[in-house]
Amino acid sequence: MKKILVANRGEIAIRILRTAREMGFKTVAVYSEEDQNALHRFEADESICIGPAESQKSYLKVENILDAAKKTKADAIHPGYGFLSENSSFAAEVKIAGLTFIGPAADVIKQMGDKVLARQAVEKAGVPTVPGTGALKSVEEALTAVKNLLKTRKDFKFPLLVKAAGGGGGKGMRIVRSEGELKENIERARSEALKAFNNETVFVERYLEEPRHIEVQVLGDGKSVLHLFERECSLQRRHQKVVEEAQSPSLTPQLREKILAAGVAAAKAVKYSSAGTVEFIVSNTDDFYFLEMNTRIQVEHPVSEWITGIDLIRWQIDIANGKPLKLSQEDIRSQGHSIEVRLYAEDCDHGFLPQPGKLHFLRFPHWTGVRVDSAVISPTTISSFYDPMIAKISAWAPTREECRQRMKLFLEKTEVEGLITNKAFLLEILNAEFFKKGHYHTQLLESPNWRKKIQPSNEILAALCLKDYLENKISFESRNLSSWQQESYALAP
Ligand code: MV4
Repeated sequence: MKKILVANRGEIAIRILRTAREMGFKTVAVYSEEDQNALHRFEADESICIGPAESQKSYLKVENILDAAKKTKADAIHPGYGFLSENSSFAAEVKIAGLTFIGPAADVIKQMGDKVLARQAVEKAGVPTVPGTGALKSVEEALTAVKNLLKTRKDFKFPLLVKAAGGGGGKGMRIVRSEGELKENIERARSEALKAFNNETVFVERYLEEPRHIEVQVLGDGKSVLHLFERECSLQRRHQKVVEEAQSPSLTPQLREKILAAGVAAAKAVKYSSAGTVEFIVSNTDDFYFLEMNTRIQVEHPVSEWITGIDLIRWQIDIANGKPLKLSQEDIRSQGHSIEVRLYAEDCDHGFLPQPGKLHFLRFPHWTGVRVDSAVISPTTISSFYDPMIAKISAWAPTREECRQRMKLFLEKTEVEGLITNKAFLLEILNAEFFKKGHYHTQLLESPNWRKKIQPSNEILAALCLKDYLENKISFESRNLSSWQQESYALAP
């Protein structure tokens, strides 16, 4: 392996390109026409255009990525997260083209991509799964199987959750509260699953209300599997994580040991090779169950890197290059605490609507123990074609409370102007009593009840009016200016 092509964009492309260069590899970036001036392009030794702005025609197009690899003589491809990262045919085609796929084997991606097969594989290895059915291929089969299980297993009871076998990430799930609602929900779930995943197969599990979401970071080389502890990812909205931490503040040492062992067992069951994540839900009575396995590097991997000092991308590359994991579990120690927040261009007061557009000014403070993963330098435009994340901010400190304070101060000193972001929302979370205590679950952010209603003073209202006025003036006057001129305008107020 000499030259690595990164089939992705944004902060994760930059993250991967930097480690690849650090390791002495030549690097290739790919970009869409929309990403002509995107930063990740300039982090690589060379870059190549792979099509128009729409992901379907560029970052998701297997053929274009393989062509780019051929043209640039790259001999390995890192898929990052999202896009083609969990597409098993892509991984297979990369291999067929004679290139190295920096990730797990294509058949493991495929197996874990089928949520019923994944359940069965880990169940065999003794990992607890939520009481539920196997694959249900028709409405009749589903009704019979559910009614049977309701009679024969006393831990299988309402409420139930219908899930798509081809799903994951929460798409196409339906809660069923009573037997009367069963048929209709199975039919709905099937038609949603057909539309979203081209696969009508569903399965049914008991529905756990308000669970916590804990995920185990694993590293495997096809022979041994090690864990890098767990991440607490319960603070999410509509299946988008908002804040993540390592380790979880809500596990007893005994429960943690069991979950970590289950994570390793799940990965071992499929002879996992590369970095991966095993997801669990934990009930309010501390029962835990396997949900699914993500066969990719994840957005929130920095918090695991912070507490272990291990570079996950470096290991992904080494493992793909045939290097065995020379570490043993005892070599991996967790130290201190890490919190990550995702800074987004979105309007938290109006349905979390994405806010693509002109980012006039963005400045992060320089700090100890804080890492910023970002692909934007202001002034710039946040594209409407892709995810509107501005940056991931992750902090480390010896204790959780020090880490929370550090993140708070860092965010407060972060200057971002020109479009609406979730910065204030993130600070509300960091300041909330539930967060201070570390007591929260996956449904908490879904209801707005936890948010304090603050009545601003007249002075603050006046300041906001002035800010609005100045911002409108800036965007009006800067419309026809080049970017260096816009920058000086952004600095003016
Ligand atoms: C569940 C569940 C409760 N009970 N399964 C959501 C995404 C997909 N990976 C599975 N998900 C869930 N499965 C049972 N049997 C609750 C969720 C769930 C969830 C899980 C993890 C993190 C956030 C979540 C938000 C809503 C629902």
